[in-house]
Amino acid sequence: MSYLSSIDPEMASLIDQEAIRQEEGLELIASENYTSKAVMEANGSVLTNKYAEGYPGRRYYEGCGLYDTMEDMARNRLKEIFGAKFVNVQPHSGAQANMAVEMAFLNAGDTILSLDLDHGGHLSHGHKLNYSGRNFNIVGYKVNPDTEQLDYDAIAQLARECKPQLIIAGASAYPRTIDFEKFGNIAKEVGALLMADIAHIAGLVAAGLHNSPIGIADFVTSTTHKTLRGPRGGVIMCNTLEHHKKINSLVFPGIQGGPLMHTIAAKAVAFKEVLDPSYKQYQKQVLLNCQALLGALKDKGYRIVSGGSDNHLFLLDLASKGLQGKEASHALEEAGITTNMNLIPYDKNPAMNPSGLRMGTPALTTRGMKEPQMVKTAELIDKVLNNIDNEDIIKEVKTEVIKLAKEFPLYNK
Ligand code: DSN
Repeated sequence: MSYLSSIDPEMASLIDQEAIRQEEGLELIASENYTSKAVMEANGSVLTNKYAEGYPGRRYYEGCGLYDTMEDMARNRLKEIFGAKFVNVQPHSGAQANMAVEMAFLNAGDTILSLDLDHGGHLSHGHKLNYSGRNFNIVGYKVNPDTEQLDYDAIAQLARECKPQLIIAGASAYPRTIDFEKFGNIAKEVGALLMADIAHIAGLVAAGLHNSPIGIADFVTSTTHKTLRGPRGGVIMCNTLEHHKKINSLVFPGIQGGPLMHTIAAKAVAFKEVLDPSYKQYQKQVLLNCQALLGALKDKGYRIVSGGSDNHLFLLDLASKGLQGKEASHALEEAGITTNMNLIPYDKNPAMNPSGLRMGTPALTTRGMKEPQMVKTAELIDKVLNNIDNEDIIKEVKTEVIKLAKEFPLYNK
């Protein structure tokens, strides 16, 4: 980054420091991943200079011919990955993808039935400070208190009672399989539209390792930067031309102006990578690594919410070690292991210092780590959590973290 360091050395230095943090740390935040250099090249390219308001073939600016080709590449590859009929690749984020669907098909005051935020839901599914909670009547379903898993009979009962216009299936911190067919039946029974937000599990769905909501849900939204391993952004998929047209005009000009064409090109590159056979192998290893990491932590006496995981993430109940989320995640970060504190179902503690830690394996798997490194990572986590006030031990662990990370270089290969 020779230009940046001469023009803005302060910013260049911050980016350099962040590159070192990523290279030398163990990334366990379940929603994060590392894109390829190819994705970053597209994302950091001259495409950032162009306005291309509108859609392929119908732009409001001249000079967009190449951009039509690029956006069509992204759209066609996304359709191929998921078997989707209609797609929109312009949402700047997953939250905006959700906002577009909710605003296109609901009226103010309509009811949305979605997973309670405290039980693994997402802000854009109805948090009271989010546009969704401000504009719609939100009814939250919870996980079963005994199994800590979705209880489809209870969700169906709630749907019969609240008669929602929209049901949302999807989560930010739910470690188990989501049965989209059951959600489809519930939505059909009560006459609601169904939106599946697959932001977290999109990569698993793409690889055929999680059941797919395509063709069942009326709308499927996702981010592109989590398990899909692309640039930060969102997408929307749907089944009918009528829905597609409404979504298109809600995304632009409804809630967005010019699309981020550099990001759309980077999405297309990431989608090409998803279509490569090696991607399925990657997702299989994500699942194996998740089992290995949670299994090793379980063996050390940690309680895993719901007893395990079917996907790329799990929740650690820190109460089993007499700890809380904030102190635990801070101590781990000092040692170079990044996680995030997270509410667990029926948490007795507040969201700003909950009882859980959320961990996921997409990022470490991208580095090439396998089961033995997960067992080692569990040892390092345990050492920190048993010594959260002992700076010497945390420093010792940090040295081990750097050594392990450097054995699996990211971009400095
Ligand atoms: N903030 C994301 C996550 O961490 O799961 C969801 O959008």
